[in-house]
Amino acid sequence: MKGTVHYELRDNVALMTIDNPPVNPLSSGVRQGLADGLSKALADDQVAAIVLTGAGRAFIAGADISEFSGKSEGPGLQDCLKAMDDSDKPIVAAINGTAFGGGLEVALCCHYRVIAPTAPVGLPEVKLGLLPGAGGTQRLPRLIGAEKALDFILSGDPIPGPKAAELGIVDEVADGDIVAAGIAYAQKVIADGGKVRRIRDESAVVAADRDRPELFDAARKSSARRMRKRFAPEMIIQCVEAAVNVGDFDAGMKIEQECFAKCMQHPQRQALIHMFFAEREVAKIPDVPRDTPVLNIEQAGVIGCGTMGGGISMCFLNVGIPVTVLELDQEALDRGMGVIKRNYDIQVQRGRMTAEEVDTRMGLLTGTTSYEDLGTADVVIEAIYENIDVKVETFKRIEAVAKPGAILASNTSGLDIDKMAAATSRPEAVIGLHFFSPANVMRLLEVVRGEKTSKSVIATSMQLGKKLNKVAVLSGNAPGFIGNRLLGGYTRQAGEIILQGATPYQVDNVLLKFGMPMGPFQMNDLVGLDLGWRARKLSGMKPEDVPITARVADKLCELERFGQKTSRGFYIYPEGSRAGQADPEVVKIVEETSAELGIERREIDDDEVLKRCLYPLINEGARVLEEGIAIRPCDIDITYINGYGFPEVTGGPMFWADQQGLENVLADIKRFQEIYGGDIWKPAPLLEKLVAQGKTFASLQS
Ligand code: 3H9
Repeated sequence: MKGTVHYELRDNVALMTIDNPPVNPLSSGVRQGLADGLSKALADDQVAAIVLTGAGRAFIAGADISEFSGKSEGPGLQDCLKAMDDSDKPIVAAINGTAFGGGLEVALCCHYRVIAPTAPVGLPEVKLGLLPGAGGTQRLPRLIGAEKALDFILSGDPIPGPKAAELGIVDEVADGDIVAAGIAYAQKVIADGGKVRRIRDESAVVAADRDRPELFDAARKSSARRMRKRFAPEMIIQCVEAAVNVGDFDAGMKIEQECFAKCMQHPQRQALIHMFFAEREVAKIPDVPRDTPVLNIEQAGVIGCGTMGGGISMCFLNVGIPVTVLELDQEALDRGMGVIKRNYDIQVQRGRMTAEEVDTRMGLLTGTTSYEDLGTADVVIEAIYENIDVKVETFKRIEAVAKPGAILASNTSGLDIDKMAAATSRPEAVIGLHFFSPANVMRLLEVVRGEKTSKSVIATSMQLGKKLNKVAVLSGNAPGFIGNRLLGGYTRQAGEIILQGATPYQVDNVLLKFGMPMGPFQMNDLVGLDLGWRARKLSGMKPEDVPITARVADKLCELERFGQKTSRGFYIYPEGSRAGQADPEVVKIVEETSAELGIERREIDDDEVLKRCLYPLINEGARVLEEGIAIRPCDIDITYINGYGFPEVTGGPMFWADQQGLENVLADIKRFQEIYGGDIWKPAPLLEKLVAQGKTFASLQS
């Protein structure tokens, strides 16, 4: 059994310490230890009260999530909690550190709670597609009222100890030795007669919330907006409604159990828990051990202060790392730094930052037009435009000034890192750090290892990602890396489908319904249709050589419809609006283009649209795995969810493929190959192999 609970007597107080490193989840051994410790304390006449605390940095991180997928041993959590609640000897929770989910619910079963000021408490179950299923939805409203309880449970966000005290979740904030404070609190309770205070018996607060249906209407509206397509929020609201309206605690607990079971069985729960472990898994690189020495990153240099360079600079400034940003032209430098300042000012206007915080961050930013000024940076990242020759020249200049041991990085979204490394005499220091736009917002950092990149540089870059509040995924060095390599098929299919009969609006709607934040044509409008069009013009490409999937976009550009920036593209954007409206004129252009290309249009149903857009991601994903560009399927899932807006509740393209059944996915890919042909529909050998063996992508990880 995993984990244990230490038991010791401190005079007339039994001290129980949960020990299940690193974060004390409620694994089987912990539940057993709680049950045993409690029986022992109740049977010992010398014990007048019990104090419960955690060893190390956490009180309890919640239920053991890894037990959700299998059979668990030991006593059930509910039985342990009921025994604690029923205890006639007072129990004090001494919350030393993180008390999340089931951990906070354990504390709410204790009769009193003291907390260290640094300890965060939270009920993050909603983020895992769950609800607090150990009495949290019934006890918290009895303590702090339905409105605050709903806010707290539906957000899933932690709050610090002092805030928990302010809300009334804990009784006391104690500086210094938290165990001593817990024992002192217990002694005070003993001196006052040893009364137990059970939250289950508190009814006044919820009674006051009865006949206030507006509380629940507001929660439903807000969660529909913030957590589109999520299953758990409605279950949470129903549980809190029960706490308020049903009144009887045990009846409320029964409803909580039923709703918890529904969440447990829901595919979203499986997907979100997959994401939880995947985020931690991607940090592990098989050939880069955890104890690989890492470099200290105390100063950064960024080359280019355009959209990407400015956003990357902000990532460092936001975590207190000074940045020197370079533009060769003073005017461009001033403009770029002005944009950074304006972005921060907008945060102040929205109440998300103070003016002082902006001053501090801007105080860490130095602009320069001279490469020499990058000589003290621990990492130098080039964020100039995508041209390999220019990048190679830039790396020569970086190497001439960078200090020994500095990391030399490129923000390229798909060019050859080894070519850049070869331009220097220290290829072991060269790596790709691919940020996604807007860099200060998007969570993904694609770290690209070159052939000669050192393990220390890889380990430092992965750690840097975490420091910058990103999720870093390691990719091999091949065109497009993981993310953009997979994307090609998705966008090309969207382009083909509209020529064969769908409208751009049908395609976008199908993908929006699936849960993408925007469809491919809305995305084109946002990025700007003119980028590709101009590049094709500059390269002197003949009209007949333009890929057919770009023909409609190029025609729109000829009409100066460049997308959102000109208020017209695939959509029309009424003055000042980012919500586009469908335009029959565009449908006409699409139909004309089909006719010019001799393509007969037909009705394409939504199911085909979805599969033709998403299955290329899976097929190419399988190739990327086979080639070792991505280490595991979860690296692709994390990339797509954090960098490309793939809906989190699906668990990412590879996890979603497993859920569809790989044999079904392969059958459709073969069907499309017969109808449409082309490399894109050639089944990846790995996909065929997995289907032949009756296996899933997940099986590659276990
Ligand atoms: C729940 O409680 C349901 C109940 O309401 C009802 C039940 C009936 N279980 O994140 P880290 C592992 S649902 C198992 O890198 P940090 C994690 O995988 C639960 N394992 O550290 C990692 O393993 P490895 C509600 C867990 O300091 C290691 O611990 N609770 C659990 O950056 C270190 O984790 C939550 O949702 C767990 N509960 O952050 C809290 N938690 O080293 C989830 C962690 O092998 N946890 N591990 O990769 C967290 O938010 C963060 O882990 C925490 C620490 C803030 C605690």
